[in-house]
Amino acid sequence: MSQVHLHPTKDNFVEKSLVDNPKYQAMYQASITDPDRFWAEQAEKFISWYKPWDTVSEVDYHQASIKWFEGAELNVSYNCIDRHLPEKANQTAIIFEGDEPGNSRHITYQELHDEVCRFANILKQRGVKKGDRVCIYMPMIPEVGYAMLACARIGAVHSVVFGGFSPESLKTRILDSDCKVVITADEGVRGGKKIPLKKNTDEAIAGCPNVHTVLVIKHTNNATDWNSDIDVDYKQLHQSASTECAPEIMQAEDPLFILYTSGSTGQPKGVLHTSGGYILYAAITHKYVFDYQEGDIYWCTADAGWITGHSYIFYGPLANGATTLVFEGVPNYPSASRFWEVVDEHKVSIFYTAPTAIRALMALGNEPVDLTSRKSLRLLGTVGEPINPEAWEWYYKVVGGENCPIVDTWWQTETGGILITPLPGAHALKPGSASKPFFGVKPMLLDNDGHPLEGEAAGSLVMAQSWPGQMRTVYGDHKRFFDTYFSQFPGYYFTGDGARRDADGYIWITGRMDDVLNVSGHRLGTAEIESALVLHPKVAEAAVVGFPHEIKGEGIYAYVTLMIGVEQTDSLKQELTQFVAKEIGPIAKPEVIQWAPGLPKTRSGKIMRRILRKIAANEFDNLGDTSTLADPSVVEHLTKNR
Ligand code: 6R9
Repeated sequence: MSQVHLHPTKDNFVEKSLVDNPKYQAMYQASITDPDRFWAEQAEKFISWYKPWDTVSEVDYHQASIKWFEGAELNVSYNCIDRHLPEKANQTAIIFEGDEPGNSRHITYQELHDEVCRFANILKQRGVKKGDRVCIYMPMIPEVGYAMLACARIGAVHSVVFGGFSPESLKTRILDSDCKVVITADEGVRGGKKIPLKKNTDEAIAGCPNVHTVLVIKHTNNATDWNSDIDVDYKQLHQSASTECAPEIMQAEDPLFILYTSGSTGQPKGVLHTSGGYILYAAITHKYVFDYQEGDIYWCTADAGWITGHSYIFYGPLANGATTLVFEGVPNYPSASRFWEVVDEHKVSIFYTAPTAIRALMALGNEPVDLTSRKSLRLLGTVGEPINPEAWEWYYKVVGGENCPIVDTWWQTETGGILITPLPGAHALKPGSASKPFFGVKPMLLDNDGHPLEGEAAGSLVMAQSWPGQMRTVYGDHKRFFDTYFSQFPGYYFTGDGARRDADGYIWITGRMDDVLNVSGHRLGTAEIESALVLHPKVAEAAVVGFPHEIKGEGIYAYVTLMIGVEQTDSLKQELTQFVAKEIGPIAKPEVIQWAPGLPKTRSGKIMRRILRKIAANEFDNLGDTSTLADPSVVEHLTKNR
C-alpha cells in the first residue's frame, strides 16, 4: 500500500465552501440522532411538494420495507424544471457538447420545459399512462434527458438501457418490466464510430410482442429499416406537439424509474426508485458533495444508462437549477486533450468522472493536459470503483493543478445517490479513501458472523439506517430484494462491498465481496458472462473471474471447457469473445480466455473461484486451502498453461 498523504483542502476553498468541518459535524450528528426531523427539514428546503407527508420514514429492514414521505405529493419534472422558471427561464439548463468538437448548444430552462412538455404530449398520444413502463435506449444527446423528464412528468416509469448493450440484453430488460414503448435514435456516435441503436432495437423487439411503439429520434439521419406499424418519427410529431403539459400529481412512493444492474447470480435485477425520496437525495447530495453554488458549470461524464447519469447528470443538478453538461463523446477523441478542451470551452468548474478514464488518460502522459488551461476548475470528483493513489495524485496535481479538492464518491445503483465521500470544505483528503458518511448515512463494518467491528477494522460494509434515496424493491421480485440485501445480516442493508476503517475513521472501500466484477466502472455479474459463454454450441462449461487490470481496474478472465472433440484454437477464442459481445455487449468481452480441460471444483461440485482468481492474477504460490478439491490435478494443469 502506498504512503498516505493528507491533502488539506485549500484554505480559499474552505472559506467559500458550503460546509466546513464544524458544520458537517453538527449536521451529521443531527441527521443520525433524529433522522426524521433532519430529513423533514431538508425535504422542505430542497423540494416543492403539492401536499406534505403524513410520516417521514417507515422502514423495516427485517421485511425489506422502506417508505419515505408517505402521503406526500409532488412531481419530479416540476421540481427539475417549472419551479425554476420564474427566475431562471433564460439560464442554461443543459450544455450539449457533441462527439465532434465545435458542435455544441445551450438549452435554457424555458427550452427544457417546452421540449419536455412536447415529449410528454407525444408519449401521451401513443397511449402512455401513469404507471406504464417506457424503455429508453439512446445516445448521450439532450433528448435522453427530455425523455426521462417527460416520463416523470406524466407518471410513466422509465427504464434506461445503456446504448452499449446488445439487442439480446435490451430484449430481456424490455420483457422483464413489460415496456410497451421504446425510445431510441437512428444511430449514436461515439469517438467517430456509429452505434446502430435503431437496428439493435428492431432485433430486440422481434422478441417483444407487447411493444407497440418505437419512437425514433433521427440523430445522424442515416437510413434505417422502417416499420410504419410501430416506428414513429419523433421529429415529425415534434412541431405540432404542445409546449404545455400539466405535471401529473404523484405520490412520494410512486415509482420514478427502474434501472437494471448486475448481481452475483441470475439475470440483472430491475432496481426500483420512487419519486420523493430519490429526488430529495439526488438534490441534496449534488449540492453538498459537489459544493454546488450559483454560477457553477457542472459536468459529469457518465452515461445516462448508468445510475450516475440519472442522479448526477440529470435529476440532482436540474433539481438544484444548475447548468449541467451532456457530452456525447469519449475522453480521447479526436485527441487525448478532449476532456480538458471541453472544460476550457465551457468554463466547467465542477468535473466528475471515473477512475478508469483517469488511468487511461494518465497513461498518455501530461502533455495533452498541459496544452489546456483548466483554470475554471475548482472541484474534481470520481465514482465507480476504487481509485488507486497514483491515479488520484495525477488527477490532483496534473489535472487540478493542486487547486481542486477531489471527492471520491462511493455509492451504488441501489443507493440512488452518494453515501460515502469527503465533503470538499469539511474533510482533509486521503488519496484512495472514500472517507466519511454523508448526512443520514450510518455505515458499519461487520465480521463474518455479523458482529459489528469498532475502530480500525476491515469487514463487510453495511448500512444501519435508511436514507431517502434507497431503492425500494427489485421490480417484480420483492423476495429477491430481501434475499440479496437484507438476509445476510438481519437488520442491516448489505452493500456487497468490503471496506476498512482507519485510525481517523476514514473508510477505504476494498471492492466487491460477491461475484460481481467492476470493469472500467461497469458492473457485470460473472454468472451473466458464464451463461453467455455456455450458450455457444462448442462450450461445455465456463467460469469467469476478475483479475487486476491497469486501466480497467478489473479485467474479465474466462476459463472455458470445450465440448469433447472441439479443437482449442485462437480463432475459436476470437469467436467466443465476439459471441459474448453479441450476447451482452462489448463491455463484457473477456480479456483473456484460457482453455480448461477441467475446472477446480469441490466434491459437492462448486467451482472454486478463489483458486481461479489466484491463477488469473498469476499468484500461484499462494493458492490457499486446496484440500477440498475433488481433483487436484486440474489446478496443476491450469497453472502450467496460464
Ligand atoms: C455509482 C456506481 C456500484 C459498485 C459499488 C462498488 C463500486 C462505486 C466507488 C466504488 C470504490 C468508489 N464503487 N464507487 N468502489 N470507491 N468511489 O458506480 O454504481 O454501477 O451500481 O456500482 O461500484 O463496488 O458496490 P454501480
